[in-house]
Amino acid sequence: MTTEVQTPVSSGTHPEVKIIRKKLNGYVGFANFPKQWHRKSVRRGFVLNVMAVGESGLGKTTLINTLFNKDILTKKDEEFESIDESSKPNDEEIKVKINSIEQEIEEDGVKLKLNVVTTPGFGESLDNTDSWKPIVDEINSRFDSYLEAESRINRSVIKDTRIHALLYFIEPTGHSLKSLDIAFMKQVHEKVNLIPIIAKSDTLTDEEIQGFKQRILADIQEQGIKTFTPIDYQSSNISNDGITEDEESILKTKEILSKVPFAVIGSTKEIQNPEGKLVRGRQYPWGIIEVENQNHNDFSYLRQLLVRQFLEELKEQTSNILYENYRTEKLKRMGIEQDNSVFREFDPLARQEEEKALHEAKLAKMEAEMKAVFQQKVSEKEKKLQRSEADLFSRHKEMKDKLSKQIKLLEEKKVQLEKQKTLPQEPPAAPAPQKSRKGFLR
Ligand SMILES: Nc1nc2c(ncn2[C@@H]2O[C@H](COP(=O)(O)OP(=O)(O)OP(=O)(O)O)[C@@H](O)[C@H]2O)c(=O)[nH]1
Ligand SMILES: [Mg+2]
Repeated sequence: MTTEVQTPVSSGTHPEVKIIRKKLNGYVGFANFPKQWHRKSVRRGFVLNVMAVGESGLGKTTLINTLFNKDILTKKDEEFESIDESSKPNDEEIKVKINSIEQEIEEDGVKLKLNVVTTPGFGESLDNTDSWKPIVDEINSRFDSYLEAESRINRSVIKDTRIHALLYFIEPTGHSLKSLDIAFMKQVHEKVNLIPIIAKSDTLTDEEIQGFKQRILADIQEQGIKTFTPIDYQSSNISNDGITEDEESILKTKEILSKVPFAVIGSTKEIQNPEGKLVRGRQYPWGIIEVENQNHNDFSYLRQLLVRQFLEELKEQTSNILYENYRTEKLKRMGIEQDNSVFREFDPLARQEEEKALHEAKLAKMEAEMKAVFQQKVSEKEKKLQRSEADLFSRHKEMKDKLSKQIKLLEEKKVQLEKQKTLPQEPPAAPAPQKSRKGFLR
């Protein structure tokens, strides 16, 4: 088990995230994802963001490391996770912290980018009424980052930090759920795929586990808390005649879901089982409990649900249902409502009304145009008439002027003639003496 690369990276709102690439020691199961998954996603690798919540010491760290067969959460990572007893404020509220660890693990050439979020301090205050709040805030802020990224112009690479599954660790009291458990699950069940787990189940007998499970399920149902259920399973009915491949997988899912809340144990230590094989398990004076033995505990069912069978489904439901609901609610609160005019073609009545209005508008426009043309023609005619009237007037004036000039001239002539008449008549002038012709001969 060697760490290959260790590079601190800053990623958006979670600058503390470290990416550590490690090779796995043993089997996890994500290399065997169903065949129908596209080769591209196999090549690109898968992403899974898991949150582990539960009171301190319930084996969260151990179980995560057992699930992925790797020291995903190490003591070093937990240094700032653990709450120092000496610095614990007496009788005061302990703040819940959010701790995020990112690791890329590989199995048979298939990569899984795993992001584990822990919440140290949860349930450790005297008054835990608001213990859920920082956790809900974290889930919401991850939705917000996604929403913000989706609204950007370039949406080609969106880093999905949304929580795909929340493992909730229930203390193995054997009684029933505590008010803290109920309060927490009620706050998160509509925001995440909730997977309840009975922690350290080796501390209870099989009988105690059965009774405990029933009481937990009754509480969950009574409180209307939703836990993760695959969609295929919700919508299909198993027929009695002949079991097809699909029905086989439905039966398998049914078996997995019948184990909720999963009573698990965690251990990364290998011990020898009665058959002499080295297995991961816990050793007791009275015998051993094997992690992966389905008769001993529900660990392998949980791993099947989380990693082998439903990793993609967990992500799809996060995206299509949980995030979509959050997004709709948020946009509604911001006052952004769906524009129904976009969908008017689906309403024939509204469409008819709209067509009628359009037709009426067209008619009104035509009428207005005709009126305008008529008005223009009338005014043109009027102008023409006015022009010819002015013409006539000026011609009339011209002729009048001409006439009055002629009259004036004639009058002057008349006056002259009359003057001549009144003057005495002069004798006619004697004929002018003939000029002697002086020729050149004279
Ligand atoms: N009996 C039993 N003990 C377990 C199991 N898992 C873990 N432990 C032990 O419980 C103790 C606490 O385990 P952790 O995995 O550190 O628990 P945790 O929930 O991460 O604790 P915090 O990080 O402090 O909140 C350790 O001593 C583990 O060995 C289990 O399944 N059964
Ligand atoms: Mg821990």
